[in-house]
Amino acid sequence: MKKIFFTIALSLVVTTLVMAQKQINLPLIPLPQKLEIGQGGFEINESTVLYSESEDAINDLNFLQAYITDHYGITLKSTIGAKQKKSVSVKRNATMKPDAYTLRIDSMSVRIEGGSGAGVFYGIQTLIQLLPAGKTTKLHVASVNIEDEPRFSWRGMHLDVSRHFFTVKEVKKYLDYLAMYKLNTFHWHLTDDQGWRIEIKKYPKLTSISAYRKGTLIGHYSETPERYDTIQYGGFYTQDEIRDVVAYASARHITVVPEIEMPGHALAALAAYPMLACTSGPFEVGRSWGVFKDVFCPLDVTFNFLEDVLTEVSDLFPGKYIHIGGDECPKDRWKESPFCQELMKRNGLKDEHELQSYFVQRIGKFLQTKNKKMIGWDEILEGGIADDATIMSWRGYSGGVQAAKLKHDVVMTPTAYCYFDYYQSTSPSEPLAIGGYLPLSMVYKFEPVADVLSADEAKYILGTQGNLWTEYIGDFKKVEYMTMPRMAAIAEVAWTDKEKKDYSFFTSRLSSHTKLLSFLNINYSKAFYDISTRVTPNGDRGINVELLCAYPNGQIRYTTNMTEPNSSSPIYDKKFSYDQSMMLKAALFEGPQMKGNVFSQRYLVNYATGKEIVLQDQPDPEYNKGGGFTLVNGILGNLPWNGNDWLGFQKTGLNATIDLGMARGISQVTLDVLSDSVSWIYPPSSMEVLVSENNIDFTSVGKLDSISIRKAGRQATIKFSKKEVRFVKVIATTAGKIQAGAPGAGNDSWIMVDEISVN
Ligand code: TNX
Repeated sequence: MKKIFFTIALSLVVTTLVMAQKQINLPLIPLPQKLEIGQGGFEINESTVLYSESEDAINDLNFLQAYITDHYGITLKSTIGAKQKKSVSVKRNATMKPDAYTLRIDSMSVRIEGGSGAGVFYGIQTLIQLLPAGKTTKLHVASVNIEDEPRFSWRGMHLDVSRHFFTVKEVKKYLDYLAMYKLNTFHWHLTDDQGWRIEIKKYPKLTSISAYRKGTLIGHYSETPERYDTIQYGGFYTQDEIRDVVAYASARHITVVPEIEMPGHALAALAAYPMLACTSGPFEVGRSWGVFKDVFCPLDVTFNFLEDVLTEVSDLFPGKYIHIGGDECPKDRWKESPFCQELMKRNGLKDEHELQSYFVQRIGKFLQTKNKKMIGWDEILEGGIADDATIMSWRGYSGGVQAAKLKHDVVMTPTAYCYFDYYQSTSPSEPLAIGGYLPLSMVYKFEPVADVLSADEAKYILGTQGNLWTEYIGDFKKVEYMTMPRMAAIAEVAWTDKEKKDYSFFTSRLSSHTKLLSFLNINYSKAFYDISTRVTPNGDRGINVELLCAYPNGQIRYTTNMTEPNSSSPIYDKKFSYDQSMMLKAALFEGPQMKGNVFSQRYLVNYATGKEIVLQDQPDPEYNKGGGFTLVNGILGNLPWNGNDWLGFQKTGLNATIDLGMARGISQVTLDVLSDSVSWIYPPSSMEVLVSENNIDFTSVGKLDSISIRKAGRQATIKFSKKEVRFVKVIATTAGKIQAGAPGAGNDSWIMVDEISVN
């Protein structure tokens, strides 16, 4: 076959993301509301004395003293008394708002004033971020004048210790990171299907049985066949350890919000106490991930149990909130249970959602007797919200909006911005994650107050938090990797006024701040230096290729000969053209130093690349980043699938017609398809290719059924005897309703499609 190559003009457009140089580049995160930088600065050294001008600030001052000893090896004298020359002083100032602080540094002194202990502590955290990020005994700090206070009162991070267990020492490290970013709420997810992690004196089997599982799923939940290891896995915190963690948090002005999951995600508890279920069991602590059908049954014995548990929990956690979960509770067992059906009748409950609401309200009333406020995931809105409940909105904005309109407090934590178990990079070397794609820029973009809320309704939005579910996070180094620096981004969302936010400025500060992360030996992700590509049609001459980096400094260097880029590779700034497929590798450099991951992309060239394409039906707007051009842009769709490269169809299938520009001799057409049943994505049930010379009369040249498409894997190809044609039509049909037993059963399945290659 005669092979004709197309010339692709690769207009390597210089990225204009380099923003106007900001003068200020102190490594401060979150960005203070008001910051002035002066000349020179102050040196803290062995002879500097730390003064607490008011007695009530001495604990916070001692925190600073201990930090300096631990990290620089010098122990400064700390005392109560009026500040002297050449000193560091702190003071509570009751005329200020409680969380507000000022930090003034000049050549004579460092002075911190805070409206409360928390305010003083935040001033200290800002000072700590200004200290040298390396071991020295002369701590030079820049001269600044800062006036600062947070935008939101709920600034949180969540940690799931059920799916994987983390020691007290590790939890304390996590709390250190929260403190560094002035986060004030630690949401501790203590119970779930795969393990119960808190000692309850009245129910010892919760720790002897529910805290351990007999094995754990290997690899990803979507893999078939499922494989398990047989290693006993678990652990729990004694009540003394819980008190220790709570005190450690409190010294850092962090409130711990414990979560005890009900009525769903309760399998671990049922394994020890099967009488709390609707059926007789036996049950086993979960070894796999996902959602289990066996849940707490609304029996009196269950309420007695939960009230006993919550009594001990209320005593251990002094904060006002207790999180009762409430998410993802399948109603199967309640539907099958004569007891539940009878209970519903007796109480006039019209369906199982109202039964869930009855369950949650009964617990809510009990918590009131303990002087606690109930908080739960947004499912607790279904079937009627309990009086006074605070809603944690995770399935998008809508639960939060609905709750705020009902005058309930809300914490916004939608998956699309706040789920730090999602991938943060599309690099193939990224460690296994649950799925999804949440780069740092997306976290930073998050606005917790939906614009549909009135000013009055907006007051119910208490703030936001990042969530770390740990199905795929088995050790603490990976906890660090997944949260750092996304935690820094959510902290700035929660603290800094939205008008002052600027992603380029943020990453500039972050890049300097990473020196501190390295000094603290934190395993942070460098994905914010990632390079991405954008391709656009370029008329008849093929496609334009752009390289982008959201980080504003440095240069992109690249190679096209399969070698790794280095500091002498060409800088990406000029146009060049290709007449065949190519492999581009690129990386970001600041001076000689490579900053992030190497970006590798193969750009394919075939008869369809860059050509005009018409879709009969549009993809679902959620999965339609680049329109029909996505299918002929020369880039094969990658994982994670909700990045840029896939088009998703649920209601209709794919029906695409490509105009090759002139008649070409072609003999095969390939379509890329995805299969991920956990995410409701199935291969098409059929694929057909038709060709035409005039775009009116089409002839079918081949059709695949679902079995051959499945067998083909990621790329389904139809071969035929050579035809001289100008128009190619590809039709792929969806697989219809999802079958019983599979995730999303009963819903319409999706097809996700990408590159159509014509050769
Ligand atoms: C949904 S978010 C869950 C968790 C999973 C998480 C994984 C929520 C309230 N429930 O049980 O761990 O997705 O991203």
